[in-house]
Amino acid sequence: MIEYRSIEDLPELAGETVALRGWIRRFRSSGKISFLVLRDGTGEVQCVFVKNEIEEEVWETLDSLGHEAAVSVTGVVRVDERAPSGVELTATGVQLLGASEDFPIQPKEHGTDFLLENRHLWLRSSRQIAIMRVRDEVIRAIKDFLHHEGFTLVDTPILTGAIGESAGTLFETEYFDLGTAYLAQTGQLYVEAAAAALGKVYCFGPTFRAEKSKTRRHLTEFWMVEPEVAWNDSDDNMALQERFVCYIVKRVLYNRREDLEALDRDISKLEAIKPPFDRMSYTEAVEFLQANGAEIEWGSDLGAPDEAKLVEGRDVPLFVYDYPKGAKAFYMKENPEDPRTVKCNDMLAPEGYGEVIGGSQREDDHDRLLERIREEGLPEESYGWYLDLRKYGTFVHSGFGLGVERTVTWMCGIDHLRESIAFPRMMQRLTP
Ligand code: NSS
Repeated sequence: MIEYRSIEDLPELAGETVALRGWIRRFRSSGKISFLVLRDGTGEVQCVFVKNEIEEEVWETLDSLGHEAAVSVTGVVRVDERAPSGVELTATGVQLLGASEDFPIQPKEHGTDFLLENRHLWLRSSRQIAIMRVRDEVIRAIKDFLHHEGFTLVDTPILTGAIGESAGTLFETEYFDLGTAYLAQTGQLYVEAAAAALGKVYCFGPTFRAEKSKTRRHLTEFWMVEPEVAWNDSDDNMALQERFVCYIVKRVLYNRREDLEALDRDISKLEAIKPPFDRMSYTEAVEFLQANGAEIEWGSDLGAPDEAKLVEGRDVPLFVYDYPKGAKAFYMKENPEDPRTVKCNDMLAPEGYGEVIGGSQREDDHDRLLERIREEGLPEESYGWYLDLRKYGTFVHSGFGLGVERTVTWMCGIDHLRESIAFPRMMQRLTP
């Protein structure tokens, strides 16, 4: 049995003969010497084959190998200061494990549609690998932070009988004799119930919105983490978001710096993400926008261009808080100081990345909540259990949802959410 080594471990194996296996990233040959760049998921290494020094059969095999073929290579590890990983392989053997002819993605510019059509293969490119690694770190950081802060993970259903956010963007499916089920837009309503049991809780999973918009910031399936905390008011909620986001950024900088560099991310922009974040009420935001030539009227939600204008020139995220009732979901707590508004916030990331978090204090008054459900024309009978939370030991509580793809897109400094998840789901894309 051959013991295969990982490319990432090669620097400790200088001088030793090793066997590796992986895929061929690049291959070129001068006729006397060949360079094969091997990739195995842990790293890349250049394998150098010298015709005079290896068996003829090996040289012939090399000639038949295609881009992205799976191979095993044997050779001696050599320290080489010029190599990106600090080592090279002086190779003596190669074996084809899985042939690859005419790999569709070539080292030239391809259109986005073509790349998305070939997403299953596009994932192997260096940029996509770097993005997936940053995403993994963001998710680990989310879980570690919440774990250290004493949160309990509560998994919430994906098939639901109640509308979570708004009726406009629901995926529906028939559900046996019970009528229509909706794919969850949020786990929030359920973590509210769990917060009365456990205090600090969160759910983390895929959420679904039938977004008809073809913007670069919307997917139809996206991952969201939703912490919910008993006794937190809206200010406590923003303070938690601030610490949460700072922690995630720090972790990505600490553990994924190489990947950020591979993506040409301007790292200084992430290093600037420190508390305190900026804060501005919705009303102040509208005044600011109007003074700067925007057409916005008090009462309507902020659009992407408005958000971009608000964060222009800022180094840290901006909280916009206390939006008008009509622009936000039914469950948000009416602001006692200005009942036209609700106690909520969006967190807008700098550099034009826009809304990454939406959060609020929840309406804890039974009758007011019922009134809001009626005003919104929501099916009252589906919210009986949710109203019960206000009947049996109602409590001040707040929470928020952080979109993983928006966060990853911002961390990576990329343009579009579609690259922040391995297999994006959008209005016109269901495959691969
Ligand atoms: O609609 S949100 O603003 N808020 C909620 O769903 C609340 N129920 C969260 C809560 O308080 N527990 O969505 C939250 C975040 C938003 O800021 C984005 O980062 C992300 O979820 N989001 C999306 N990401 C990608 N694609 C789409 N379509 C999308 N919609 C929201």
